[in-house]
Amino acid sequence: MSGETTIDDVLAGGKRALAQALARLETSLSNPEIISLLDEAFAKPRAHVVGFTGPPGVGKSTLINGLIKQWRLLDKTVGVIAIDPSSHNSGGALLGDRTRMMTDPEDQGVFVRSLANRGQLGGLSELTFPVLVLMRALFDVVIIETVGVGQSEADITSHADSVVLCVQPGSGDSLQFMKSGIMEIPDIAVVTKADMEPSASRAFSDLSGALSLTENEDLTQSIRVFKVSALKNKGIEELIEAIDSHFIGQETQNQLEKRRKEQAEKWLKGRICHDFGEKGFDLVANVVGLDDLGPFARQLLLIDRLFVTVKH
Ligand SMILES: Nc1nc2c(ncn2[C@@H]2O[C@H](COP(=O)(O)OP(=O)(O)OP(=O)(O)O)[C@@H](O)[C@H]2O)c(=O)[nH]1
Ligand SMILES: [Mg+2]
Repeated sequence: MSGETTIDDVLAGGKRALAQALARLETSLSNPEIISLLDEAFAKPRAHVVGFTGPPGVGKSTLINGLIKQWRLLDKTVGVIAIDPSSHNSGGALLGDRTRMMTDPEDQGVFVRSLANRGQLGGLSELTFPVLVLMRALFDVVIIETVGVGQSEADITSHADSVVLCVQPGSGDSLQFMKSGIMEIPDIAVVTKADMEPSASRAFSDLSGALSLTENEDLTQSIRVFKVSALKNKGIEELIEAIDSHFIGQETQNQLEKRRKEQAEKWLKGRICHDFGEKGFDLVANVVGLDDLGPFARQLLLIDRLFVTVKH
């Protein structure tokens, strides 16, 4: 790629062009060309971003594989961001037991990107947001898979439009977490491996019970609970229907734009605080006149200002 790359260029160049753009983004978040591509992408969202979270080994990847197949049948394009928990203390599912995304490399309508979890407190790397913003402008659906163990999943809502929590039969721990308020409240909850009865039905009632106990004043749509078996291909279509209707619900209530703006602000603040601390952020928090800029140009400008301030 040379010259100013636009979203249309990346769309025209297919998965190869996207891989190249992502490689450049990962190398530098201060390259003006990448910044302008990201801000263009931010201004042109297309995808519904769905986050899947839940303890290691509950079946997130297997479920996502099933959903991708169904979305492809519906002619929707899908981008996946898989947060690789290899560096995470909790590890993933037992080695050799993990499911990789099985997608056809020839299919231009599915793209999978793994991102290393850099051990940040929130669990998601600071690259997750820019990567998802770029992919959001290119696909119909963007999926984020993240390992959630208690608090480490806490920032999936800072990235996704809809959060799906996965719990497996016989997993009292997650329910305890939820009851104690440690676990973030999802938009949709799923009992995976529903072919394992009767424990799946028990988990379903436990989960429904735990969710009914949670209080969340921000909640504008009720949390729906599903039993799904990716292995037996059961419940996938119903889940897709629920994911779609959650998204439409947010659009009709004008919540989507607000949620996405807040995500961008949170990312921007996190980036500045990472390098300059809260005090540094306070110095530029009230800088005015940048409203016309996208979040990526804005963070660059504010960081430049802080460097100047620090030098003097
Ligand atoms: N019986 C049954 N087993 C399943 C189902 N879905 C997944 N599994 C099994 O559960 C194990 C873990 O599945 P993964 O999809 O890798 O789980 P994960 O949540 O993505 O795991 P991590 O990414 O490592 O956290 C694998 O052995 C799967 O075959 C299901 O619907 N039924
Ligand atoms: Mg997985």
